[in-house]
Amino acid sequence: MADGPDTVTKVTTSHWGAFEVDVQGERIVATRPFAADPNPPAIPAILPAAVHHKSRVARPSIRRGWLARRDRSGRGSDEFVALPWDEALDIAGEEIGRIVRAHGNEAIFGGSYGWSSAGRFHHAQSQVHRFLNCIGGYVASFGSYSTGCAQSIMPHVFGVDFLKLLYEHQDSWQTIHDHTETLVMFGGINPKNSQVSMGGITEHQTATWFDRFAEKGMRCINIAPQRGDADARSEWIAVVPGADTALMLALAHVLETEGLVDRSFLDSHTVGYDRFRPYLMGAPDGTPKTPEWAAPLCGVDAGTIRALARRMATTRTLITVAWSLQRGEHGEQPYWMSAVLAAMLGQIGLPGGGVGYGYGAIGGIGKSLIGLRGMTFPQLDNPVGAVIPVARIADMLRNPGAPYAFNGQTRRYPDIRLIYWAGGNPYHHHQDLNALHEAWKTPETIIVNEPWWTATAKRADIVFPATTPYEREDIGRTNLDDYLFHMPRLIAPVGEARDDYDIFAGLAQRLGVGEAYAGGRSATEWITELYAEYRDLAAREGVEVPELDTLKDRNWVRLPIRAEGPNRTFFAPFREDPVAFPLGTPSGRIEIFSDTIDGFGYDDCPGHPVWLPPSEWLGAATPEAPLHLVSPQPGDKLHSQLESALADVEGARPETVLIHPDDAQGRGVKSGDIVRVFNRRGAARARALVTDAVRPGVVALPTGAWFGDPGANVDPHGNPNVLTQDVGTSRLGQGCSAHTALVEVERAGAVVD
Ligand SMILES: Nc1nc2c(c(=O)[nH]1)N[C@H]1C(S)=C(S)[C@@H](COP(=O)(O)OP(=O)(O)OC[C@H]3O[C@@H](n4cnc5c(=O)[nH]c(N)nc54)[C@H](O)[C@@H]3O)O[C@H]1N2
Ligand SMILES: Nc1nc2c(c(=O)[nH]1)N[C@H]1C(S)=C(S)[C@@H](COP(=O)(O)OP(=O)(O)OC[C@H]3O[C@@H](n4cnc5c(=O)[nH]c(N)nc54)[C@H](O)[C@@H]3O)O[C@H]1N2
Ligand SMILES: [Mo]
Repeated sequence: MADGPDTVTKVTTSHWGAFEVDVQGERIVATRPFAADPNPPAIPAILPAAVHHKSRVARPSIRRGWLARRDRSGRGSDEFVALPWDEALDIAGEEIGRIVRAHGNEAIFGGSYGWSSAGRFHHAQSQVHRFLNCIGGYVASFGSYSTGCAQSIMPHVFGVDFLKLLYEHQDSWQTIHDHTETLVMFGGINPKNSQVSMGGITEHQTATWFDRFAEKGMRCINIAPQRGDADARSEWIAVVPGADTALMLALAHVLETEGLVDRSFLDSHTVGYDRFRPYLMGAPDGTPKTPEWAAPLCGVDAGTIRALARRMATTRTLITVAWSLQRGEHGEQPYWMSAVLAAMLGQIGLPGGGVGYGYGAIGGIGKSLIGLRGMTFPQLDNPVGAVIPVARIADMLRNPGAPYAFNGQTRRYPDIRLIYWAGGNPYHHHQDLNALHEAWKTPETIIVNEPWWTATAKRADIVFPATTPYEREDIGRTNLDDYLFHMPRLIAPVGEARDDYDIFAGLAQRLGVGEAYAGGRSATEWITELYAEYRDLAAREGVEVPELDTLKDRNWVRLPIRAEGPNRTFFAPFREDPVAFPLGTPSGRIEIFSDTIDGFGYDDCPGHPVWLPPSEWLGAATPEAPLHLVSPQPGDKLHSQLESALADVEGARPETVLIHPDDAQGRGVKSGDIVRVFNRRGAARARALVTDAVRPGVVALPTGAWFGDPGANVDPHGNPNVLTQDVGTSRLGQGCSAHTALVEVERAGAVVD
């Protein structure tokens, strides 16, 4: 459609993969799938509308109340004043300098969590962190919303950095294909989610692998509240959200009582089974964790649990656990318990057996590649040591100086006066947004770099318009993919947008650290230099990477780093010889009981896995909030990105909420009806889809809709984070617990909004 003499077509990459872009003059007019991608996502289709959307931040903008009198209360309601770049940078530079002088760098929160965009140099978080390090550092954040809880608990269990395990050492799809007979997927493995991967994924293969599993007759079991959480051919066990640990304990109980436990593996490779077993059998609390005990908790009948346990013990079984299971209160427990269950089966370290985490969560997991990292822009060292668990931001803002527990330590929240955010959207990603909005009033100044007027940009004091990747040159490459891209500058910056690099270079120069930050180089000079270093590094690893000019001409290359055949996992040597290859735990073994965790004395995460009911789940449903809300990742986009253009599509907003026919009927709700989803924390509009693909009692509303204007009683777009609760998973992990929430649904109009 966009053919014409003046149409230029180039390939670029993104978190959702590579695609072709047609450009006419300074406009992106169309996108097309990348030819080598067997399963290209539809996400790029909206790009032309989004890049040129009226919601782009056109000019540097400062909130009127802040500019006039440093007011904080008008965040989100005041209008903005557009200023010339020099003036806006002067004002921001002065303010940053003032805060540092008056309160020190511990008063700056620069965690700046978020996915920003793909591309190695113009990675917004690296840019903001480098800049803040140059001026003396900032308060950082630990972990991610994705896996923060697992990042805390799993090193205690397996003695390895969780991200290292995830990204470098799990069974590949090929190994699973060749060896696994039963795939037990807690939280499913959703091809929708594997559309994306941090930094890009070029060949989307997850769905193709499930075709191959089906051909082979692999038994795939989806244990999740939604049928759509896994390939449609899977058996579906519609578990009650938040109750997986009860189900896992019952599976363990069957193994124990039916003589199906691999005792010799437990003896040689684990510690603490003798301390866990009494709990399993009910000695301390008088409650054996039988299938009959678990059935009413997890909603799975005892016969199904028994049959599944027997099947798992008699076939090569891989237990997979979605990240969503630890994104809920007590998320440590299903993660730890899945490891214990796998240890009892004795298959850890065997190809296609044991336990794996996050398959399908992002597309890169399961690919088998020879390790070769991407190019990086050094962030330099942070002289401020303070770090908060990433999802505790509102707590931090509300409670300066207050103590809090985290993974065995007692820490104190810093007193934050300035927030700098580049490349994330906390008013999308954080829980209980109405409460965040109160906490957001405490800092003196909030600065945001953003291409679009997101909910967060609207609630900042100073907003700098950032370019999108299509408006600047970059290199695309990640460890989890085997392609390398030159991402060309396709169009001129929209409005007065500047690259994050140039914005920070401007600020750095005003703060007297221009040389430290930019080293006198332009972005192009940096890319040329960093790329040459990267090329040398690759050569030392035996991988030939083209020269930059060649890459520019070719636009992309596939690197020869695909590993053939089944892979060897982190656990294989440990399995073969646990003495010669011990784990990094205190005992050198898998810790079913952890003295370290026990020593923390946390009742919300004791020394071995236990069933701890969350504060909000179907077992604690009330007449006011009888339904469990899960808020999964959106299928049509990445988080809140490109949302403004998507929201324009007729009928697209409010967002769709899935509700079971049994729940819809009593409420008089039909598919297509606009409903109000609400609880004591907030309310959102949504469009009902009545379907038996969601468990009775559960409603599913994806994330990503932009939070509406503060002060509105009901979020008009359907952002689930007005409903979710902002509590840490436990004192150990302090992760995000978005999936723990009870709500009610009613037809909109039934009450006055
Ligand atoms: N209820 C609920 N909430 C959740 C979750 C859930 O499961 N349920 N999941 C959580 C998870 S796992 C995650 S990862 C988070 C995701 O939350 P975020 O990562 O914060 O979400 P994004 O929408 O990707 O935000 C990235 C922002 O960066 C901007 N951006 C893109 N490129 C650039 C650039 O080059 N420069 C600058 N300055 N900005 C740029 C985009 O426009 C966008 O606004 O959400 C979390 N929130
Ligand atoms: N298209 C697209 N893909 C994405 C993203 C995106 O924004 N768009 N975001 C990416 C990011 S940042 C991340 S972290 C990953 C997240 O990957 P995941 O954490 O795997 O994904 P979610 O969509 O949060 O949850 C998957 C499913 O878990 C189920 N679930 C919720 N609670 C429970 C529970 O207690 N027990 C069980 N058994 N199941 C439960 C829900 O039905 C939900 O649909 O996805 C990535 N993939
Ligand atoms: Mo995530």
